[in-house]
Amino acid sequence: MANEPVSAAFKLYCLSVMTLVAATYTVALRYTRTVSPGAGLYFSTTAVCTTEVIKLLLSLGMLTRETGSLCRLRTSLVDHVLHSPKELLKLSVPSVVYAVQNNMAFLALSNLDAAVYQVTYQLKIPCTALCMVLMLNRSLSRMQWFSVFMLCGGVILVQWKPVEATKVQIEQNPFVGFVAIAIAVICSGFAGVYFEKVLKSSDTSLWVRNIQMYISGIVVTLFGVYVTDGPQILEKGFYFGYTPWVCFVVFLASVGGLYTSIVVKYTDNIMKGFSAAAAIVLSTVASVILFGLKITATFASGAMLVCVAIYLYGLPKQDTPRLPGKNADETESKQKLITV
Ligand code: NCC
Repeated sequence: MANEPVSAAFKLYCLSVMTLVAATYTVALRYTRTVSPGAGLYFSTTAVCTTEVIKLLLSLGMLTRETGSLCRLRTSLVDHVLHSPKELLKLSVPSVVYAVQNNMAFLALSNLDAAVYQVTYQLKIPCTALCMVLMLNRSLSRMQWFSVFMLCGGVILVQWKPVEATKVQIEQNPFVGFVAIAIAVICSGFAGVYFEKVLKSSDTSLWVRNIQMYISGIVVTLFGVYVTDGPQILEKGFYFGYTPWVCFVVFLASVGGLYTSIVVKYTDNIMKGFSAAAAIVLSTVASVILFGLKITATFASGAMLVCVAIYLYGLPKQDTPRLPGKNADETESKQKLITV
């Protein structure tokens, strides 16, 4: 898969699935934390940990498919996992940061409305753009920077003055929610770009990279489980409070995470951000249906801004210099993206 070219239709498919999953995930997660806690509220740390385990198993399945036989899978695992402690250590950096981010999402959505969360979380778009410039030596044209901020403005407008249309059954602390989002924004930008850098700087398969990351992800999130909820879990059980809705959230987090990795492989983190912005529009529509949220004029104009920003961001890509010039690395990587 490392050098396998993919069609534009496949990229579009992955972006669409990721976007749909992200939209559903946020609303469903909020639902499980507030409206439908069941017999008792589940431990969010166990959900984050279980997600890492499922992603590891799915990635092992994908690697088996890629290598073609169990024997080659074994060789690959021995080479890239057992005999590559340095690589494991390298991938433990984003896994720690993602573990923090994923836990922050639960904390934020326990304290803030899904719509407020979605709007504020979009600050990760300029944050990611900045990380890409600083960590990947990428440069954005003025038009692209403009569209990045236009996108932010668009998503903020999309859910301006959100209304909590449902009754929540837990105490909420908006301050805690906003601090959690701020941490998640920084984590998302940094971990996303770090993973992209590691992934694209070698021919190592995406599934190997994922496996390396999820192994440390399991260790780190298990540590989180122990530190945060250890005594309570010993008393109530690891899967206490798991309703079918909670299982659905874990399933979405797993599928969403894997699609995120494919999207980052074949496009980049900024494209991912643009696509996720479209998710906000979709999740608002879902909120209209599920929670009776009303669509306003600001939503309509924000949605339009999002669309224009997506269009504008795509425009300068046609001006990519063909000859390697002063920024040969970037030209090469853009041309690589065009050919895959
Ligand atoms: O915040 P975001 O992504 O950057 O988080 C990335 C998510 O993908 C997982 N991941 C990443 C790389 C990789 N190789 N494997 C992975 O499993 C990380 O563990 C992390 O969960 C976005 O751009 O807005 C997006 O948002 C998330 C999610 O909505 C928010 O983080 C919620 O707070 C989406 N995840 C899901 O829908 C499950 C993601 O698809 C897009």
